[in-house]
Amino acid sequence: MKKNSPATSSPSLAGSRRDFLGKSALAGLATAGATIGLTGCKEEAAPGKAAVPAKAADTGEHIKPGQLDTYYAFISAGHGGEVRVLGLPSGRTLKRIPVFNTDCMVGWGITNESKAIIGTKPDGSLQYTTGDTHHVHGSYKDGTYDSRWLFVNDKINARLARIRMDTMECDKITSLPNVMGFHGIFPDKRDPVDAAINYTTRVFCGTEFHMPLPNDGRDLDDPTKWGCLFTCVDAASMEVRWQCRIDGNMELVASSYDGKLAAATQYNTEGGADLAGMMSAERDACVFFNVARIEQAIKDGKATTIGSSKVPVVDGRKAANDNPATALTCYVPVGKNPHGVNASPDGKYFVCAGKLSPTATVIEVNKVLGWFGGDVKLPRDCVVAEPELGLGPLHTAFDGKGNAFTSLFLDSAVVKWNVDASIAQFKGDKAAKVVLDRIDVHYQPGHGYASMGETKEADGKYFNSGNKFSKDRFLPVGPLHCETEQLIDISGAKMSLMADHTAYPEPHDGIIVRRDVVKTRQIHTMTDFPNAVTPETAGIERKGNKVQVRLMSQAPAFSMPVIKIKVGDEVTLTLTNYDKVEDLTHGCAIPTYNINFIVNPQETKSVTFKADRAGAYWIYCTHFCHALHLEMRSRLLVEA
Ligand code: RUQ
Ligand code: CUA
Ligand code: CA
Repeated sequence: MKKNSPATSSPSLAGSRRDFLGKSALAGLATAGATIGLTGCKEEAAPGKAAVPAKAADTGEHIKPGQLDTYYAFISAGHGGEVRVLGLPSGRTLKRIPVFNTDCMVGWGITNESKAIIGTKPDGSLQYTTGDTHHVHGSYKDGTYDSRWLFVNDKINARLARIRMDTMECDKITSLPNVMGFHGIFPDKRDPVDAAINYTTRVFCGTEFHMPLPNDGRDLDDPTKWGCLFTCVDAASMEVRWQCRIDGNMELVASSYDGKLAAATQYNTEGGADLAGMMSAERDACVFFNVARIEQAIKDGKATTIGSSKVPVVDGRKAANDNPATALTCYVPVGKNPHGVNASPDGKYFVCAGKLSPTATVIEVNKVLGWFGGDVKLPRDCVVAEPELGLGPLHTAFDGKGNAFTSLFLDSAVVKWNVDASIAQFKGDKAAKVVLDRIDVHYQPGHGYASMGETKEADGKYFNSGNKFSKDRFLPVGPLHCETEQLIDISGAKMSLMADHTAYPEPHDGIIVRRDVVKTRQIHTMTDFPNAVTPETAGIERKGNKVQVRLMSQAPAFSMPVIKIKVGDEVTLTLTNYDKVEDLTHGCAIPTYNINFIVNPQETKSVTFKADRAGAYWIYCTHFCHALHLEMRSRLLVEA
């Protein structure tokens, strides 16, 4: 187990902002009123430079002012559409990363660059302005996080987004064809065939809702003809590689440490179109995908396509896969209407939480591979334990010491149990002590995840219980309650509740990552932006009624005090932040024109708008940057 060493790439500490404000205020006052100087920037913070870390709190104690957290948590925001970054154990919100939502602080959904990532309609407006994020997972190398990317789903509009870990900004969004209710995701942890590829190259995506294939108006009155596709997306290009049609549906997704299997829980094996229909079967299933065989089948030309999509689709339905020697999928029966599926950090098991069954189902990875290889007779023979845990099991996390922690929605509790003991009990050992501890949470937990718990470096320190109801835990704020994220110390034999943290609805899954694993940069590289404004290109360029306004910012001024355009112009305003000082962000707002975005140090952003109202408009800086921040303005003069 790795020690929690202090980060070498942490942002420098509180106080540096105050320092640079003081110094640049002096410099700025000296040049106030003069034209902007572009070389005045002395204080440079190299990306990822080593900062002097404050003393890290490495116990479950209160983080004192000036102390840094020891872990990051990356959590979904549910139908808020964003991803959030917290520090743990303090629970402080460090960042909100806009993804499928729009965000007027950052300008996400306002700038041309963010609109290109989100996707636009022919008229330039956003294709979608909403999303529902559930599952955030990091890319892997050697079974643990490599700090390259985070991936997150959008359940509403069936999209997968990628976030760069160095800047913690979304850089790609991909739409999945012919799916609805895209819920679970998991990156692969290595390649199923090429042993040299020991890192994430694919992201697996499960689909919860079945629908007509293609969804063009056919089969509306006959849901028995509808179907669900499992989707594989290329992690680097973010293009959809392939899809696999299955029987039933998929909810949550997991991947094996050897890269060979992906798994998805199925609560609707019945293919039911209403509540009763989805609960009629005594058991449902966890479907396993043999990744190498699926990709070989596509190479062998065994795929078809659906509708206008060009993505190859293979048949993973039961009827086409009853011969284990050639099967692409294996349906392992599990408890009724299961929810989460999670891989144990030793790589040996998948644990499915029962939801409507008071059990978890433990499935051995080697036995599933054995079924595909002909050594294990029935899919159900892959089940090695089915411990009774309590009412409403939803998600399971691990401590890396052989113990599992399962959230119990109906019981409002988290139960700690031992995986080996559950296997012994399943084999008939009546003395096996499976359930080791139980703790009440407040109230009705959904997701639960442990520190480094989805990696081989699971360290058994913290468990976050994401509770769906807070009821009386916080001051009342009207009808909408926040959620309670409860931090539990799992390092001892007994679990102990450390803290209640509030969360604006509605986080689902998340991951807790040791802070030394995360490598960030606090300053962009100007040359990464092809449209960066330089002193040579700065100014106004007109081609007919298309006007390019190229602007630079350096505290406390924009490079042009006056910008003159005409009514009817189509204006593209590009702004490059020349400040290189860490934390020195500028904003750019244009009244009446509804424009608002920020540029971080050395970053370039642009907006395009139609100048449809004559008059004078003060372009002003929104982000407090300098003692003369309020004076940081330019006049946009729109001539009639
Ligand atoms: S799911 S807790 Cu996506 Cu469990 Cu919400
Ligand atoms: Cu620039 Cu405030
Ligand atoms: Ca069912």
